[in-house]
Amino acid sequence: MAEPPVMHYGRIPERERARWRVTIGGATASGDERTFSLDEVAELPPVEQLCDMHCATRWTAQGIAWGGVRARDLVELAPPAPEVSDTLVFAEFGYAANVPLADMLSSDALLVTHRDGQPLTPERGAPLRLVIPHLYTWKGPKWLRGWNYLLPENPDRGFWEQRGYHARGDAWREERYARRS
Ligand SMILES: Nc1nc2c(c(=O)[nH]1)N[C@H]1C(S)=C(S)[C@@H](COP(=O)(O)O)O[C@H]1N2
Ligand SMILES: [Mo]
Repeated sequence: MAEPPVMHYGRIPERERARWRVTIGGATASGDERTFSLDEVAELPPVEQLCDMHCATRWTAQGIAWGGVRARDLVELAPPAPEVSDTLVFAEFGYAANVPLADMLSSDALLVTHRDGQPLTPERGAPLRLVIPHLYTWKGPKWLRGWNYLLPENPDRGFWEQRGYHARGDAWREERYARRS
């Protein structure tokens, strides 16, 4: 498939880039929330990566070139408390997804600003989207606004996880649903 379908719930945000903020909160190591501008995110080392997208509704799009920075480089600037193993990544307008901290730290987890060499378009998630190719794409919020570090006892669930979808969502293991019926 050349072009994956555009898929998401709700509206496309139109806030100007200069006013966009990425907020990292929850159980941070310092106990404080940290906020970054997109210019600050763009100062991290640039990465380009060619990968496939796997939607849990069973389409795959091959060979998309994403450009951005590594999520783990931002985790390093705003690290979690030692007992944290999960995150809730959230987007504009309330979309959110549970992503294990280990997946945020993997070298292929990108905070994406470019797709196929061009700045992201609004419908593809501008100004920032999370891409973790080995997870189903519902784990990659478009219009990323940040994440919260979750403590093990914290029950916060993302949009699809509240609706019975899997906490990890590994595409190769076909982890679609939390429980098999
Ligand atoms: N903010 C937000 N991000 C989202 C979604 C959404 O509903 N809202 N849907 C996810 C799902 S299920 C898919 S398959 C991909 C689709 O990305 P695309 O529109 O670039 O194909 O976006 C993901 N990111
Ligand atoms: Mo999806």
